[in-house]
Formats: sequence, structure tokens, C-alpha cells
Amino acid sequence: MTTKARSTVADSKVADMQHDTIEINNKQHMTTDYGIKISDPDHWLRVVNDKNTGPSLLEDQIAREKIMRFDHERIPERVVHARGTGAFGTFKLFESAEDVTSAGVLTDTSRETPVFLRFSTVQGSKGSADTVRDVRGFAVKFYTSEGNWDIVGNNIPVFFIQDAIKFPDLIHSVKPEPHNEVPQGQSAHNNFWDFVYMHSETTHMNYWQMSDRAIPRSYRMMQGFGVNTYSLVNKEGKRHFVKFIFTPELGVHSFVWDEALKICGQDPDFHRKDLMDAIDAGHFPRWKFGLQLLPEEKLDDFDFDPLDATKVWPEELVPIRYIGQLELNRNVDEFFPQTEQAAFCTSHIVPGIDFSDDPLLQGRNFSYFDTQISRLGANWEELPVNRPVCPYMNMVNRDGAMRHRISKGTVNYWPNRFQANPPATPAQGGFTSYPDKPNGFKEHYNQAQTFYNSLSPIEKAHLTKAFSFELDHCDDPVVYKRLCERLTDTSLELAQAVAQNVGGDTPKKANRSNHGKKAKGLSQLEYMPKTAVIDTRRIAILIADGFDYASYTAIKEALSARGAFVFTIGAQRQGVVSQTGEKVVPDHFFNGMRSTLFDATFVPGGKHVETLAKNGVAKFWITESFAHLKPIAAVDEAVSFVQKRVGLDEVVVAKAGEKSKESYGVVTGFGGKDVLGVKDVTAESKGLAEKFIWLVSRHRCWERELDGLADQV
Ligand code: HDE
Repeated sequence: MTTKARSTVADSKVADMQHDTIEINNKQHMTTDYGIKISDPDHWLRVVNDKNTGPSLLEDQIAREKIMRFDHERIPERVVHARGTGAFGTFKLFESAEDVTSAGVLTDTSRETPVFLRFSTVQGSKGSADTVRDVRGFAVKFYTSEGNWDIVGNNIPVFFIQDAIKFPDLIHSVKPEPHNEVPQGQSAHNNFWDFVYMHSETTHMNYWQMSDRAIPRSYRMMQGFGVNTYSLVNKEGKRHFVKFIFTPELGVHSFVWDEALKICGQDPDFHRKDLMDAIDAGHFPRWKFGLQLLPEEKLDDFDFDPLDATKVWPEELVPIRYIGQLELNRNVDEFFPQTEQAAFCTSHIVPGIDFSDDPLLQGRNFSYFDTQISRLGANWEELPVNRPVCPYMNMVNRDGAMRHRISKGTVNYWPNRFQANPPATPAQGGFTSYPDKPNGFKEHYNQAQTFYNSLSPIEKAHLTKAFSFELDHCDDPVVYKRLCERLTDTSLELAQAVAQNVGGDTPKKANRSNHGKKAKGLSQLEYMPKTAVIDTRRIAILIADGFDYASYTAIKEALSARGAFVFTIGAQRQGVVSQTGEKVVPDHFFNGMRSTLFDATFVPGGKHVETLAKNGVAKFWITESFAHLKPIAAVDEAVSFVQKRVGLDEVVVAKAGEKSKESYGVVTGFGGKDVLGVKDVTAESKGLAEKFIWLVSRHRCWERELDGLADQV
């Protein structure tokens, strides 16, 4: 038995892990862990009487190994970011940054550096749902030729607190409450919002967390931010402060809230599967890798402290210089050793990269190493997924539970009489620290206001709803009333709307006036690809017996040719027969799926609409897709089916004979397969299929919500 076909991208990490990889097959007999062949894995050794009953014997060493091994299969889950998934890939540099750093990984454009990336949520346990409202982790391990370099980032560029000593308080407040271990996978509860009120420095991050960024459509459609400020040091010893940024090729896209909520139940592994499926199908997700660089002497040139992790460096002041590309191209072979045991440390840097005095980073540098020791043991860095691909040896660091590397030689200390395992000078690649000076931070609201001001109207509406949802789940009036008051520090309009929804006193005046500033790169709509990219978008085609085969095939081919993942959802999976007699075996039957799991829906013509019109799932599919702002297309007989399900005069459909009409993201037309040919797709395209593809590439039809036609989001 072999695992599913994987990409065969060759890299040094693949070669390294081969040493520890065994292929399970039907030729190798089952053995115990100490190597003897097993003849009966199914029965415990017993003393039996003539009725074949009797006690089990402790003597059975094979049964005892099996059970006791099983008893100890679990390790502690991560204290935060417990729920996650990862994949391997490659980092390529297209522009050397040697003007600012001596690090080989950022200067040698001929290299391909293997990477492992783990995505995660923060609050929930290991078995919690993927699509909760939460910050997402974005942790990258670069296996460089000079040692491992970890960027342990998030999909939001700022953090809740400024000082690492507050981290246990923050996490205790957001995790399930101590008296009843409730709620799971949510920040919507008294303790979190109580903490937020008590710490005005959380305001900026809070705005991001309540924005659509916290309900991403896919891990492949999120940005990644290193958040903390690091340093880059070049050959001449000159330092630049730096922030690391990853921007996805597919754009930054999110669910609508109702959909994210439902998927938690309908498919709790949605993001995990989405990533794996895309990689398995060869649609490798890619991110541009960028640097924001600040020469050391400019540190004091701002009206905020650049080393404060609750602040972004506005792109207008510190532009992003994109210098490389990260691609994920290989799924793991086994989850536990390659993802659960993957362990990151902010303190893992390579020469040419250094820390800054950001106190949050300084605290993290202590915490990560420490937590890995308790989660995985002292030798966690020897585990296959964690060990470097470059030669490594430290004869002082040895022993400890589960040490399995064998160091030959008679000394285990430095200095020693043999000069064995000598340290390296900087010229030989030895790491040296850059000397630093301290700083301080006070102001907490300006950038939250800039974030709010920079959002599009639709994003502002979602933010208002998100704050309202969270505070509606707080039943202690002290919590929600004080929070509504706090919102007036950033936006009176927001504070008033939220207070009305959740029952706070409506604030009459703002605590601080709005400075009116906006900044680039904060609204996620800015990252929309300019062309009609529908790569990996999940599109459903609904059919029942009597569907029009020609238009079904035409649209399926057209969408698949552009890289979409097309799924046929039929009345029954035994087979659905078209009106011209062709049989199609659907991927799923109606009740096995829900509209929430797809980005768009197409309904071909044919008599099958009579069946669709009687099927509750099919009917609700269209209604719900419309409510979730998704593109819907229908041809011929299916036009009136869709029109009825949408049921709104504002949404105008094609009249008989009309080839194509688009209204509020609903595309309709008459002419069977003849109206489904695809030429160039642009915003101006008029053809039915082209219009549909363009809409899918825009992700959602926001006009529906803005005009009040879909208020379920
Ligand atoms: Fe973490 N964080 N963190 N964090 N964090 C952990 O380390 C911690 C912070 C982040 O996929 C833990 O291995 C402190 C910021 C990610 O394995 C722990 C502070 C950012 C992951 C820890 C922070 C992060 C973690 C738990 C405040 C974004 C998952 C398990 C000073 C830049 C990594 C573990 C993975 C995990 C501590 C703040 C991101 C306990 C003390 C800021 C993506 O060590």
C-alpha cells in the first residue's frame, strides 16, 4: 500500500527525511517493535477450557506491547495554535538583498531553500474546527545551508500586547473559561472582552481580528506576517530593521460569517483538506516574500514606535520590497511525525539576521524553545522534520530523553585538549549578536483608526457585525457596555452601531476625534488579482435526471480548463441520466454536501429542473448561495428555477431567447451549450460563461449585501 501520489520535487529535506521513512507494503511481515515476526495480531494469549473461555495471560508480550504503546500515543497539544496543518515547499529568491544582509538564504539567487509551513488557528484545541473566527498562524521553517531559520508569523500584521509577560493573561482570557471549559474555538465570551477592555493596546489587533481577515476562505488565500521586528545585518556590519511579509498569488479572500459558522459543523477539516487537495492536484500555492526595511538611524523618525508589535509600518512610509517566492508543493506523508512534531522557534535565525529590542520578540525567543522541551523533550531538534539539512554538531548538547544520534569521541565539553568541535569565527560563518538600545511605547488608537478608515464599506459592515456577534455572546453587562464605550476611541459610528445591536448605552460623542488618515494594503480587496484567476475555486454543478448533457459538459470543460475544481452534485450517486440518455456519476448526492462548501454554482437546463424544484436541498442550495454572495449561473429551463429561489424583483434574469444577462452576480441565458463557449475573460465580457468566470474570480458579489438583498452574511 502506498500513500497518494505526491509531487516529486527533489530537495535536500526530502533526501534527509528518506533515512527515517519506511514504506508500508504487503511484502514485509508485521513485527513487534523489537523485530520478531507476529503470527496472531488479533487475539490475546489465553488459558481456555473446553468451552473456549478463560482468562487472558499477562505473559503475552506482543499484546502488552500493542496496548501499552497505544496508551502512550498522545503528546501534549500546543498550548496555543493546537489546531493546524502543514506542507513542505521551496523558497526561491529572485532578487539578492545583499545590500542589507549577509544571510545566504536572502542573497544567493541560485539557491532553492526547502521549507515547511504550518498553518493554525489559535484558540481551539487540536480537534476543533478550521473555519472559526480567529487569527491564523503562518509558521515557516527555512532549512537553509547555514542552519534553520524560522519565521513564526500570523495572517494579521500586529499583536494584542506589547510585552511578553502579558501573554499568559491574554491566552487564559481567550481560551475556554476555567470554571466550565467553554467556549471552544471562539473569542466570543466575557473573559476575552473583559481582558480587551482592560488593555487598550489590544485595540488595533482587535479591529483586524473582527475584520474578514479572521475568517479566511483558504490558507492559500491569506497573507503571512512575521509581526515582530527583526534586524538584517550586511557584510559591512550595517543594520536595517525589518518586517517579513508573504502575499498570496491567489489574492486575499474570506468567507462570509454565516458560511464560516456552518462549515464548522459541515466540514470541520475544510482548510486542511483545501490545502492538501490543491497540492495533490498540482495547483501549488505561492506567496511573494517581501521585506519592509528601516535603516537603524531612522528608528525615531515616526509618530509611533516601530518596535512596538501593536503597530504596522504603513507602506507609504516603509514600502515593501518583494524579493522571493515561497511555494508549497509536497504534502506530508504522515501527520504526527511531520506536522504534530514540527516545532518552531522565533530564536532560530541564521547569520545576517538578528533580533530587535521588541520586548514581545524577546519574550517569544524564550518561550518557544521552552515549550518545545515540554511538548517534545530535550532532543526535539533531532526529530526528522525539525533537524537542519546542513551539517550540525554540538558535543555539549547531548543526553536527555530519546537521544538517538550517536556522537563518537571522548570529550563532551569546551574547551578541550583536542580542540574538538571548535566554535566558528564570524568569517567562518559563526553567529554574532548585534548590539542594541532600548525603547518605549504608549499610543494605542491611531493605527486602529487608520485600519478602520482604510476598509471598504462592505468590510466596515462586516467588522460591525463581528464586534456585535462577539459582544452578544458576553452576558455580563459590564463587559459589553464598557467595550462599546471603548470603541468610541476609534470610531463613534462603529460604537453606536454595536451598542444598538448588543445592548450597550449608545455613546453620544467620540472619546477622540478621527484623524481621517487611510493607508495602503490594509483593505484585503486591494489584493484581488487583476485577471480572471479561478484556479482551485470549487464550483458545483447541480443535476438530476433529465438534465441537458451538452451544456453540462460544455461548462464543466470550460471551468476545468481554467483550473477550477468542478464537482457534480446529483440527485443520486448511482448515476444521473440526461435527457439525451447519457449517464453521469456525480461526485456527491444532494444531501452529502451543502452550498457552503463551494465558491459558485451552475445549473444546466433540461427537464431535471422539475426534480430540483421539489428537492429541499437543491432549493435551499440556491437560496443559501445567494445569501452568501456567491455567483450563480443558470441556462434555459434552469433560469426560472433560479429566479424563483432568489425571489427578488431586483435580480433580473434573461428573457427567453436572450443569450446572457447578469444581475447581482446571477448570470442567466438561453441557448444551451452555444452560450457557454469561453473566449477572453475580462470585467467587460458579455458572454454567459465568461461573465460567470469573471464573477467567480472576484470571489463574492458585494453589491448584493450593500443593496440589502442578502443580509444573512
Ligand atoms: Fe506564539 N506561541 N507566542 N505568537 N505562536 C506558540 O509555541 C508566545 C505570538 C505563533 O505552528 C507556542 O510551539 C508568546 C505572536 C504561531 O507550531 C508558545 C508570545 C505571533 C505559533 C508561544 C507569542 C505568534 C505559536 C505554543 C508573546 C505572531 C504556532 C506552541 C510574547 C507573530 C507555531 C509552540 C506552530 C505558538 C508563545 C505571541 C505566532 C507557547 C510567549 C506575536 C504561528 O511558545
